[in-house]
Amino acid sequence: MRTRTQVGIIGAGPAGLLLQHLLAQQGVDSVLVENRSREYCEKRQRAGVLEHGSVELLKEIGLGDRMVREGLTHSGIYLQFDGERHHIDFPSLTGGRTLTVYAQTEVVKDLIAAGLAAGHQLHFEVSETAVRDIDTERPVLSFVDADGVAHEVECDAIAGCDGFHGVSRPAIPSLRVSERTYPFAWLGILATVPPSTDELIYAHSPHGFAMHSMRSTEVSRLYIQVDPDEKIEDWSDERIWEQLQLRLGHPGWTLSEGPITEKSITPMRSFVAEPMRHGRLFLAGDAAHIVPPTGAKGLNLAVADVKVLANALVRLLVEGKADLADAYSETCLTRVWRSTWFSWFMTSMLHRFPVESFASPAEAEFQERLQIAQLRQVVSSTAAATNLAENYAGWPLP
Ligand code: RFL
Ligand code: PHB
Repeated sequence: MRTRTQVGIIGAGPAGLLLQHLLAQQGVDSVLVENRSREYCEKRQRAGVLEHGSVELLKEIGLGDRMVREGLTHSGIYLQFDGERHHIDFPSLTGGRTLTVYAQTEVVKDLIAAGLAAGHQLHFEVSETAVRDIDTERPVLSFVDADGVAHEVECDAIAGCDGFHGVSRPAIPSLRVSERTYPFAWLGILATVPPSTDELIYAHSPHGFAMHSMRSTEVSRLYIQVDPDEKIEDWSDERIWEQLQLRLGHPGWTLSEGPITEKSITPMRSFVAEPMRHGRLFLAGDAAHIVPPTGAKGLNLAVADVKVLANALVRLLVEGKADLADAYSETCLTRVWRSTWFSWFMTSMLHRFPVESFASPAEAEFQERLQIAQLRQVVSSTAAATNLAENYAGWPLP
């Protein structure tokens, strides 16, 4: 079946779904295709922290009601190391900025429900997604829908919002790739137990990094650093709680345990592909860049990309001017590299690097002593704390 739309969007993650809303609000029509089911997209456990700018954008476009009702406002984070726990207060360091803890699953549910209610064209469970003719003004998005019907959608532009493993990035002929794979992974759990903390705890420990986050007043989200080749089957609930107690433990504080309802292991990597645009194909979100989750930046970067992209596409397709589209990649990459730096900084400061990744045990010791010196600087110097707070709380959206 041959059809037409202005923008073809691949991927129903936060990037693709939000882009469809931003375009619709400015009168640009789009077709979004997703190879997973709606239920799968709504259940995939990922991010939890929204920057002020992401929150404001969702509110501005009328999609923030539930987030405002159910999201938890946080005014900072705890950093724990060497037997100490310190609070970094973001509002006083950043001129009032706070964070909102509202799960990506909930953002995705809100975006899908509002999109379907507004009559957006959303196709779940498609297969054989492909793009062609991206060097022309009529690129084509092809796919086979859930009923087995083959579609060819003639577009003015295509947005590749299909995550790290999608088909869009490989369609760009020459990419400059920068990459770093960290020698550890995160084992994440969801547990039905009220959080034992009012704000997120990031803990450096001789047993490895651990973090305490949350999803609601009833559900906790916790992570521990593990080797990248660990198998989830080898991690019983008891073993996970034992490690969490060991790494997060602090005098006078109790970590409450509860039933674990979800557990998974995520590798840690940084990846940036440039440019983020070739002809009429534009990459956004994880399709173009990945950051390790330590800085809570991935989802927020995806939001920033699509805000820039929506403006660029409206200008191109409604006003017939290519200036913002031509500048798209460069505009996004400044923020991408700032977030990449910050995520690397947080990751390097907080994780235990395996001794095998150094030339000698003395070098491993050197790295650990530097980490403690860096952490001590952050909690004792207003300049160092401000740098962390400004980056974590995020910069105004473009
Ligand atoms: P997504 O969410 O991966 O969505 C891409 C969508 O494209 C679909 N797709 C295809 N559809 C059709 N045809 C194809 N050929 C397709 N190939 C793929 C996929 O099924 C999927 O639905 O990318 P998007 O939209 O760019 O969003 C990015 C975010 O999901 C990601 O950056 C964050 O989750 C990263 N992240 C965090 N970010 C934060 O800002 N704050 C956090 O606190 C935070 N914590 C995290 C995180 C990521 C984590 N993991 C699991 C990687 C914590 C973790 C553990
Ligand atoms: C989460 O709540 O899942 C979360 C929070 C902060 C991070 C990473 C993940 O840095």
